[in-house]
Amino acid sequence: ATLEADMRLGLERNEFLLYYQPVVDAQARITGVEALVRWQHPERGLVSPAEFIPVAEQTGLILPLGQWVLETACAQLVEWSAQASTQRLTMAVNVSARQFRHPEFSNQLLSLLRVSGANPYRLKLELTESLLLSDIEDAIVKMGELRSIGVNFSLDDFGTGYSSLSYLKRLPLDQLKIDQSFVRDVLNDPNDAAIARTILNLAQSLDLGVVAEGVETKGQHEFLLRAGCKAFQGYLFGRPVPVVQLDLRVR
Ligand code: G
Ligand code: G
Ligand code: MN
Ligand code: NA
Repeated sequence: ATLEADMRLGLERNEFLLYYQPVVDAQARITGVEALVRWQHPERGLVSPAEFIPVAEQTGLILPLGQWVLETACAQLVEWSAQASTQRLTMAVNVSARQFRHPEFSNQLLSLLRVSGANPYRLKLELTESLLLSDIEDAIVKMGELRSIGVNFSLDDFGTGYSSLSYLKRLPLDQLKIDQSFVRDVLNDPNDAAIARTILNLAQSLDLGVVAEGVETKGQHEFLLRAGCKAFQGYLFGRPVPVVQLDLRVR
């Protein structure tokens, strides 16, 4: 069967699941997670989103899949809201271009937030530069509608796209995520170090938060801390895992 046919079946059979990767503060305490979808296929095994998200985008299956991701993430937020130790955790969700461009995207999400009872202030949507630049006016309207009830917006994979500073200034964003390609060699490559510092300075000037992605070593963490970064994600702090394996203890 094609990946597309299998995906349709997989959606019916509930074969998709969310993994969660911790996002930590300067003291390495967990402040939230990023939801990363996985597909547990009976024969293909655990399929990576790098494989099936592009197919989902091409076929339109990203619409039901993306809605399922948002529903599941909101349900998890509601569960966490019942306990003092977890009620402040934030949930970052990746949103793909076709999903965000759908005319009903904000209405559907507003209604999901109402029906689920999830706190919009805990939800962070991750968008990419190419998505935002393809129709910036539409993006600004949609982001405004959702931000007015508390939803946050992050610019994912920042530094890999082409956005000019004037575009960046116009977008109603809350934070930038430094792409892991700059973090990887931040200790050895002076260009990557300069880029990481520049992103941190830029974010400060524009009053945006920053999350450094792909932090794998103490050395990378210390460099970024010294450069003023206050939020981190990467294998050093935790891999993406099913919710039961998530370490929510305050360190
Ligand atoms: O977790 P991982 O490394 O395998 O993710 C691979 C890619 O899939 C990343 O670019 C990530 O942003 C994307 N991705 C993961 N989960 C989702 C999701 O729920 N929706 C969308 N649109 N992309 C996702
Ligand atoms: O595109 P996006 O940034 O949403 O995707 C994040 C991707 O990075 C996921 O596939 C996730 O599994 C992966 N990832 C998260 N932390 C690390 C890390 O420390 N090192 C590497 N190599 N990949 C990571
Ligand atoms: Mn992301
Ligand atoms: Na990213």
